[in-house]
Amino acid sequence: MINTAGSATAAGSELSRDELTELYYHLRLTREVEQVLTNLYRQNKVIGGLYRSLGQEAVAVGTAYALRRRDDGTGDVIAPAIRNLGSLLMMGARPVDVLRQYMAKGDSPTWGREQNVHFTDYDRGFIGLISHLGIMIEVMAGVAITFKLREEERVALTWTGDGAASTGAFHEGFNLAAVQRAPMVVIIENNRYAYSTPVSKQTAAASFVARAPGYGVYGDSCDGNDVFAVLEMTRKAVEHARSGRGAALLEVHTYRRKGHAEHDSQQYVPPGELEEWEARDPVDRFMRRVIDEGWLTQADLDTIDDQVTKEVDAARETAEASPMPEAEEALAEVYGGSAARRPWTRLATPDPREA
Ligand SMILES: Cc1ncc(C[n+]2csc(CCOP(=O)(O)OP(=O)(O)O)c2C)c(N)n1
Ligand SMILES: [Mg+2]
Repeated sequence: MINTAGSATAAGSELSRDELTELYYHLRLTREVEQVLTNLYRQNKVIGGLYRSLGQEAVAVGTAYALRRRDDGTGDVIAPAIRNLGSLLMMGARPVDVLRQYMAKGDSPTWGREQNVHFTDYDRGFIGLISHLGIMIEVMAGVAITFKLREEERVALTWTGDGAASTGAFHEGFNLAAVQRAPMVVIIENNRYAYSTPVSKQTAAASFVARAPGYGVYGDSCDGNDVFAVLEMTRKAVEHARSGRGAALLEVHTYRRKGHAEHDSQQYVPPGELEEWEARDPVDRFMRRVIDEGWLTQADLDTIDDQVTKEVDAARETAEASPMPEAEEALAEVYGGSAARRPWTRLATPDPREA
């Protein structure tokens, strides 16, 4: 079934003032952390690439907000893709840890052994991604099947780009979850490009969600720059999965306003396209909507902006002051080692090998 009623314009009216405030805080936080990261990248302080989600924040935030978020390992589980920094923050990752991770600091979640969003926190419900496109669909199919077998009412949610949707791993993983009626939600983040490949060269189909009936699953799509539509669509799909009705395939229509990563100058983008999508900026749209509807005031938004600026600046200062890893520890736990140090998890979280 494809739910064509997905992006209802009334979406948002059911949210409380606290929920609206939380959504705006996270939209701003995501943008601010990435802006600070851009500055650090230009100062050569970021190790590795910087893959921004500018213009896609409503997807990262709105989808994760639909989940059961816990910090004791009992909630829903996500596997972020590179544009899902906002989802990690929504699940409870701390900005200071994110900044340390990008700078490969010795006290970052992976002690400098991994980069950007490649880190795990089983308590807060996120699994660091494996870079090979599509692979996390397979991993998350396994997570979802586990929830089903254990009769836990939990959902496994992950995202894939328009490019990653063309991989064999996507099909194998998704089909497994579909046929097992596992509680998995996959969001295809159609941001029009896979590196320099436009979506018109990625698929001959009219849409990605058109695949849903082929897999025999629930499908839906919406305007990915409207956080209210994203949240409403994801909530329905999550409810579908949680109630035992099986997997869901969602598509969001959005746009990658930065290059693939900071080093990409986007010369392949036709003139005028960036400006066109800037006018549909998800944060500006949120602000206009809540003010026009009288849900929040400009003063409310200014207060959150100030709070976010202060918080992220404090996090940046702490992260910059963090030490780099000790050279002699560089290989510790990379090829095995003592059970006390687990580079892919926080120290306090359970070791999956013992679970
Ligand atoms: C199997 C595989 N092939 C190629 C790459 C290199 N690569 C990393 S991201 C990327 C583009 C991904 O595009 P898309 O899936 O649309 O996600 P987006 O970057 O737009 O969020 C490529 C080609 C990879 N990581 N894995
Ligand atoms: Mg893409």
